[in-house]
Amino acid sequence: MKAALSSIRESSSPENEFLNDVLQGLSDRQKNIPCKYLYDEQGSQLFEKICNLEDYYLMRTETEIFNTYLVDIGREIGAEALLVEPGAGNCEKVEALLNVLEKPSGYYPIDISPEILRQAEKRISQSVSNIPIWTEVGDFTQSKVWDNLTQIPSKKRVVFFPGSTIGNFEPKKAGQLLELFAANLNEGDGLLIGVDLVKDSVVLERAYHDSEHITERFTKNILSRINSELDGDFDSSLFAHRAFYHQLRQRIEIHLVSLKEQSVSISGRQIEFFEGETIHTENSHKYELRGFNSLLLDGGFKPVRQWTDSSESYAIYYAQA
Ligand code: AVI
Repeated sequence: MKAALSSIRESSSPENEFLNDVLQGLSDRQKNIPCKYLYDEQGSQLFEKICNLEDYYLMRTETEIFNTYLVDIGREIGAEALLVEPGAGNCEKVEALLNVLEKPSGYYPIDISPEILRQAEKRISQSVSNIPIWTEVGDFTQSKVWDNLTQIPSKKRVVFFPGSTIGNFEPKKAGQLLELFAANLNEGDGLLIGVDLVKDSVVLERAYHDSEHITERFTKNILSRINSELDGDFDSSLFAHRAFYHQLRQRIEIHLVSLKEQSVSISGRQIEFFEGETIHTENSHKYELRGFNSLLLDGGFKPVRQWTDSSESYAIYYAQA
């Protein structure tokens, strides 16, 4: 028999945060929009499509590492762990992990989308026997969203952060995010984290400028979202998707390039673009193994083990708080 305990708690966020962030970002010298806004329902569906693209090697490679070392990873985590997953996504990996762990004490996904959490809860309760599930709605980068975790009984907490999401944060912010994770763990608790590694720029750029143009649709979806939610009038055909690898910063940068001089209205405010001006929508940082070890140490974690694919294209780390 399969059973699940659950409760959904709402963490409120300012109603007009999206509008404020967009107007603020578009008034910066380098126009930008925070990448968290890429993930409405349509954006999340497009991101799932990206994950299955031939050109986008990240998910495939991470899954390969998981499949190869799952038992080993499970042994490293140990018995009676509560798995905490910030940004739960489609749960495929946590499902396999929960099934290999010795007597896991529960699953605690945190996500901005109540719908994603409902799906996660349904899926995990069907596929993992007798696992208590607590879901938390909110932005996992906000410390208050973690407050309820202290009420959940567990011998050991392990933050599970796959998918190289850490790469979407600038290194300083990535360090602060790791500090936030560490602040919500006790000494000896764990962090299991996936990260994309530095590699040939042609391979990297192809992953973010795919031949099927799904990444372009994913990026431009932010403009449709502004149109529908913030009363905007972007014409997405007047912007081009650009993704390039910045060697010095070791990151893919994604921009939308204005194809002509134009003026766009958002909630009654006019935003001017000159031809060739860009909106910076996303960074995806790539790490060297040594560099990521340092980031973990700076964030308050002691690296314990790491697993990579044969060409060292991607890594999964286990670290202790
Ligand atoms: C979620 N994150 C790890 C993806 C990445 O590779 O940086 C987001 C993405 N953006 C475009 N393609 C994928």
